[in-house]
Amino acid sequence: VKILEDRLKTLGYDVTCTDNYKPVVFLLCVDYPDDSNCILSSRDTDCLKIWESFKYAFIYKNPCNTTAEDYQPLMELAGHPIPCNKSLFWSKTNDLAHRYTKSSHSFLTLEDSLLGYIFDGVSWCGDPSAPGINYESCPKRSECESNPVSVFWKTASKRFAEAACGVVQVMLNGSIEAGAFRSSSIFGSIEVFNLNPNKVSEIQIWLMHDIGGPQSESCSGHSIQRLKRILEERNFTITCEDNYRPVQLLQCVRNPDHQDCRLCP
Ligand code: N1C
Repeated sequence: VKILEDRLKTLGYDVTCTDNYKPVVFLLCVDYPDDSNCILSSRDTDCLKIWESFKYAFIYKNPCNTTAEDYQPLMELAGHPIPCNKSLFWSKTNDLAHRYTKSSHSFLTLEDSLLGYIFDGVSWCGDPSAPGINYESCPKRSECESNPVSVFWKTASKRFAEAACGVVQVMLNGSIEAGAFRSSSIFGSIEVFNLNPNKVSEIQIWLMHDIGGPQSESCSGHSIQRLKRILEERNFTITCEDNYRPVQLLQCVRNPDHQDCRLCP
């Protein structure tokens, strides 16, 4: 709720009471900055209907029995196409990937779509007894896999991957000790298997290292090779680039004096 209040305040709303998701979902939906990316006309968006279909996905339901079907009406209503060559997937690079799409406008992540924009950073769950929404606490992923938030992201990620076309980008984190590509991640378990080889011509991996952080894995590393094998078996063309420079320059804004950020080595 705190995150939502802050987001609404930065949008200029006077937030006095957010003990209800309706104004939050509604206001974020109305405020979706569609003009910048020209992917959605707000006139086509009925934010009250989006609120209603979101609500019916979880109210009065047991929060541990959420299914993808619960979100179908919401996905149908709020889902919209992403232009070809624009989709950016990510895993363990949440902050960097979103800073990049916000600064360059060349690519779009799921959070830059209407659904992702509204629900990013939000947590919610139902309660079988009145008023049908639990405002106090929601089950964590460790408590139950099929909780409303996890199932929402899995369902939205699946649709985001199915819809991708042309050349797609994936930003992975080469500073993670366990490997940049993890089969258990949403990218590794859902998005990879829902990209359509008939629509996607190429997958470009950008393997980013934290500036000054460990270089745990490069493009020739084990987990990247595993990802390449999985994708090649599915008939995709793959490329991998270590520290894709336009993204690295964004990292350098916060580390201007580091040697990796010098223009002349
Ligand atoms: O499990 P991940 O990353 O591989 O998921 C990232 C992947 C991206 O390409 C997105 O398209 O899946 C999509 N996605 C989101 O857009 C998203 N926003 C917020 C998946 N998860 C998302 N979240 C939350 O972050 C959600 O709660 C999920 O469990 C984490 C996944 O982050 P990760 O492990 O870095």
